[in-house]
Amino acid sequence: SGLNIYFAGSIAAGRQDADVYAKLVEILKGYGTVLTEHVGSANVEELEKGLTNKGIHDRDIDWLVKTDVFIAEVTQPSLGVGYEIGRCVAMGKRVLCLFRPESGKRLSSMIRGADNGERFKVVDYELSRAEEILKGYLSEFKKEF
Ligand code: 6IA
Repeated sequence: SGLNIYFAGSIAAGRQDADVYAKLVEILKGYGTVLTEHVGSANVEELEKGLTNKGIHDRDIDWLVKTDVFIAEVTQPSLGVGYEIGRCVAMGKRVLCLFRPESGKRLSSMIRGADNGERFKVVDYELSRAEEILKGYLSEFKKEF
C-alpha cells in the first residue's frame, strides 16, 4: 500500500521501550512505508549521527506534514513525542496513542483527555494484542480515506 506511516516513540527521553517500538514498526511495515523506522532501532544513535538537532527537527516535521497515519507509543513519556502529537492536532491530523497500563505509569491528562472518540484516540493495550489493534485502526482508516 502507498500509506505513509509516522511512528513516534521516546528517543532522548529513554530507550527502555525500544523493543516494543521495534515490534510495532514491524507490524506497521505490513501496511505501508514507516517513515521513522529508526525509532524502533536498537542503534538509533548510529543511524542519526551526523544530523544536527535542526536537521532532525526539520526532517521530522516535513514527515509529519506529509504522513497519512500518525501513531505514537506513549507509555514512556517523551517531550518530543508530546510535541509531535500537538503538531499533528494543530494540523488536523488523525492521531492514535498507544499506552500500556501494565507499565504502572499514569498517562498525562493532556493526552488521555485529548481523546475525542474520533480523530484523536488513546488505546490501552498489551503488546500481545498490538497486531489486532493496529489492523482494526488501519482498516477503519482506509475506509475513511
Ligand atoms: O524527546 P524525544 O527524543 O524522546 O522525542 C522522540 C520523538 O522525536 C520521536 O518520535 C522522533 O520522531 C523525534 N526524534 C527525536 N530525536 C530524534 C532523532 N535523533 N532522530 C529521529 N527522530 C527523533 C536523536 C539523536 C540521536 C543521536 C540519538
